[in-house]
Amino acid sequence: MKKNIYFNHDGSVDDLTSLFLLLQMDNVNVTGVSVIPADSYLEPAMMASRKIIDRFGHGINLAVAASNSRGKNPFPQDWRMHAFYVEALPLLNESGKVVIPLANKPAHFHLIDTLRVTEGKTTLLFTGPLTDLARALDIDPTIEEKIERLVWMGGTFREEGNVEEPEHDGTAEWNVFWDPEAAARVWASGIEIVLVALESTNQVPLTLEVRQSWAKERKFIGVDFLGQCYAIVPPLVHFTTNSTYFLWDVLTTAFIGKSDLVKMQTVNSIVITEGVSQGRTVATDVGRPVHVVYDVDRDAFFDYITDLAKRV
Ligand code: AGV
Ligand code: CA
Repeated sequence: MKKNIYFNHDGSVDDLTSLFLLLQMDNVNVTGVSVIPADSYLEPAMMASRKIIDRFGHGINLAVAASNSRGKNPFPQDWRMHAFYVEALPLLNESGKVVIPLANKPAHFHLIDTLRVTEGKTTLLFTGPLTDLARALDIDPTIEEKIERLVWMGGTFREEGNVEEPEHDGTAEWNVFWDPEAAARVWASGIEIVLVALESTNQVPLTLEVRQSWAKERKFIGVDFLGQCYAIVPPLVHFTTNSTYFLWDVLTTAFIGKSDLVKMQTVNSIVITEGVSQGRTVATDVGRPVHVVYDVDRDAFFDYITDLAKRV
């Protein structure tokens, strides 16, 4: 039995490679895709998504929905530029046309409609902020019944997050920080939440060794695509900086296809929405339970995604 997956992403390099990998999983039925312009600009992220589905979707029939959501704390502009570089890759532009259409509704309505018309329950895969889900829940809370669970790249229970911004203490992860209220809204729902948090994504940095392994196998068009995408962003070399790239969203997506790559534990938690720690997820007895992915078999993860890329 294939799992129904609705994918909402925010157009960064690992969001777009996640879309590519999701389309290669034989145990997944992708029911919808939408794009929120958080860690990207909307136009290139939409175009890149449609071109990836055209090129690597094995003929799947989908329309991509654009979000009209806005966040509270914007991403740095140079990170948001990455989608322009992916969209322009010759590998995605060979045909000279874009076939996959735009959906005729904004992402949060598209999500509601897709959940309603899909038989059975759907797993939500979110690799950007939760704004579209929060808005969908406000409009129609009954969609909760149609949601199997939410798998989200977001949050951390470590002291150190990955936000380095003025007027912030650095304890938040970016996808929560962009729209903390949205995360709090989803926490207030009854939806089961799996958090692929920095605890595990910190274990899968982009390294020169990883890049080299893809370069070596670039005769496979899908592995070449991974290599081209991860040529755009800075690897971990001597030490972690604010711009060092990890495979945050790709790990989250790999969890969908192969959950035994990781270890999980349940934590009661809340989301801080105000002040210098806004966007921080805090473990506390009074919070709601979330399943936190805190460990990953790194080698098995890289083997899995490279094998998926060879299925093109
Ligand atoms: O916090 C991780 C999230 C993931 O969904 N994003 C990038 C991934 O798509 C924000 C982010 C944190 N650090 C970054 C980010 C960096 N150095 N470059 C680009 N984006
Ligand atoms: Ca992302």
